Amino acid sequence: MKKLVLFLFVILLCTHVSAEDGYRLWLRYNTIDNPALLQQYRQQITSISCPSDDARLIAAHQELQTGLSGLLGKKISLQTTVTNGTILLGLRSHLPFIRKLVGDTALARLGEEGFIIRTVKHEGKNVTLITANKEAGILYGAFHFLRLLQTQQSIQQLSITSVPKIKLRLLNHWDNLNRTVERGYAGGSIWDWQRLPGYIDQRYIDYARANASIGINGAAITNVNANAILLTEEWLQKVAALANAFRPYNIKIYLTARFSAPVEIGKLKTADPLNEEVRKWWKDKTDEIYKHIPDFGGFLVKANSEGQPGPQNYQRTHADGANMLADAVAPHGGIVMWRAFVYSNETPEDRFKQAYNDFKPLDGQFRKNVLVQVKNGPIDFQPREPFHPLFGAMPQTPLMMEYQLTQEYLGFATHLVYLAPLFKEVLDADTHAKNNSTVAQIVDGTTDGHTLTGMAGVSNIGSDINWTGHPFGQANWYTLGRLAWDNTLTSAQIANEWIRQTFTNKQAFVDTVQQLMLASREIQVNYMTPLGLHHIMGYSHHYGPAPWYNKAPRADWNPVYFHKADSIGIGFDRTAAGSNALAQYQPAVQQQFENMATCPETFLLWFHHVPWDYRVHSGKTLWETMCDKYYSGVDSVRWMQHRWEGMKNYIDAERFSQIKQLLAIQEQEAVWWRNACLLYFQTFSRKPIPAKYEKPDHTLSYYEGLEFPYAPH
Ligand code: GCV
Repeated sequence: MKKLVLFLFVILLCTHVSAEDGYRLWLRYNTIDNPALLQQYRQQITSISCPSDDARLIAAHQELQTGLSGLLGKKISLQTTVTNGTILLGLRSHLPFIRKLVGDTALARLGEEGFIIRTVKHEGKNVTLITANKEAGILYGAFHFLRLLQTQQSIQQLSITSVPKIKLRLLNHWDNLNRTVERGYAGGSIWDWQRLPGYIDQRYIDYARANASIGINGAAITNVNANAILLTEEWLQKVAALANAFRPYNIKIYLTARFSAPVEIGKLKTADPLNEEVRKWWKDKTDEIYKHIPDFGGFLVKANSEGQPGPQNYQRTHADGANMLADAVAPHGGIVMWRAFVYSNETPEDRFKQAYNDFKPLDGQFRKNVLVQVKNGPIDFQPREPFHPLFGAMPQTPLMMEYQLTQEYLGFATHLVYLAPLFKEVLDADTHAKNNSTVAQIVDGTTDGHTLTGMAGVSNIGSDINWTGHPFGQANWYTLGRLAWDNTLTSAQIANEWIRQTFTNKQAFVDTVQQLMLASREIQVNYMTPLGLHHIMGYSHHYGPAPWYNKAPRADWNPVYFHKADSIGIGFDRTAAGSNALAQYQPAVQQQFENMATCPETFLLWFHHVPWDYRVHSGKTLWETMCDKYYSGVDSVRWMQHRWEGMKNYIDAERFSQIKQLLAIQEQEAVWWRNACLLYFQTFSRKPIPAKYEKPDHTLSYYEGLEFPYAPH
């Protein structure tokens, strides 16, 4: 009996120890399972030496102690003496020999956040040096060093220099003060406002660690559909407590500013940005914020969009509004991120064109500390969009990239979709504005010489134990940070390192899962919105397909506005014969897209109303091709399921099973998308779904009748 109890206890203990609930993200630090490499690492790493005169340095050496002790399966501690195998961290002021070793110019090039990792001889000992110009660089260097071990790379003869390409690398949380998250599918908000400022949840620290590990250095912690109450004294104290928790990880807090706050909480009669009282109110409010949070980053603003108040309520421009806030934060070194996501139902103009029409004329009118934050595409985070025409059109204004990590239009937290290929497709697009003017080069400041640069991702993080709901959602958070740091990284590189850290280094697993991740976005485009279809999802909650929907209170929220299917064909004519949105691009882009024959098939229905019988490059008709794409999308999800099944023995049962279940739902939903869309579009094309394909198992009216009153939104 005693033996049985002991046996059960050991089993319980093991289960607990090996539990993989996803909480640890890519910072798992399990002991390296390759004995030869483990032995090598153990010889090469013996201790850590690092000053403790700054919170970021303390965070760096604490992370190294935890990480290395876990990875090496032996305690690696902080010591003052340097021996063979010491990981030596320090700035020039700590270690005078660095200046000679690295040189002033090389150090200067590192800027505020870059780092150097080098294998060097110091006082006759073999050490790994992690150095930087500033403490933040050391923190990033420490995480990079850990990544080398986590991905099982050689740490002999290291000579690494790394400098971020983009200055502001942010998450944008759409978290409300009542702890709901707009478009959040991973539980509630992680900010426990009720217990702040007194209670610092360990999650805040782990959130900050995860961000620092991938170079994210800022967070706008609340919804852009903003609440003015956030700016009251009581709430600023809560925000300050979060800022204190994040500071050691080099993360600044930004706040979403409700434009009408002077009226709502300041009791003024107006929020007109040119009114002196209003300007003073914002200045005083900003000074108050800085008293609470001395390193406050600045404001993020959604104005005159989807019902949010803004300067246009007072016949002022976006530049007037942004500049007022910019003037308030400037004395403190703060910045303003002013969103270009604006469109109005009252304007009888293609929604695609409206942001450009509003913002392009304002180029050159913004203060130096303003960035205009532009979504990757002209409509709204669809599975595929052409790049936003503002990129390349406002050379005098720093344009900040806004991506969406939360999968509002990409299957919520149920579908496995790796977003790096989507992000890269946009970054790699050539705007043809000048020489060297890919979207990446515009955003990182290369094209127009901007030094204030930024990239943000709308967060997919929530209170779920694994943070993002879908275990693979973590990869999209990871990607945002890595790409903002280095926009030259490929989707494959990022996937590869994420898989190794998050699951295992076993090659068969890495190869299969990487292949699956890289294919996943195109697969989703195929079963949701192939050939350039867009915005055909369910109304308001955006769950599932509803291409037939035409009852929204505004035309530009209706799927029928976007696909324009009729008996002749389908697609939105944005050529000169149509809305002429193409004129917003440079001539080279315009020319390529305006001709149906040269327009990439992936964007065809974005720009053309294409006859059902039109023959695409393969020689097949548009209708046949649409059927092929939808069916191939579903088949490919089945392929993903099959490949995943083969991964069973490589990883923990918990995550294997979660992903298996989610893939099964994804398959059902892909079938739903395919059937609903094809049956509906067939009412216009009047052509059969080729007989070789399985028949839809429900009628169109069945799909049209589905309702989801409680779908998250
Ligand atoms: C925060 C889309 C979303 C909204 C979101 C908006 C925005 O319209 O559906 O939920 O609001 O984008 O980016 O401001």
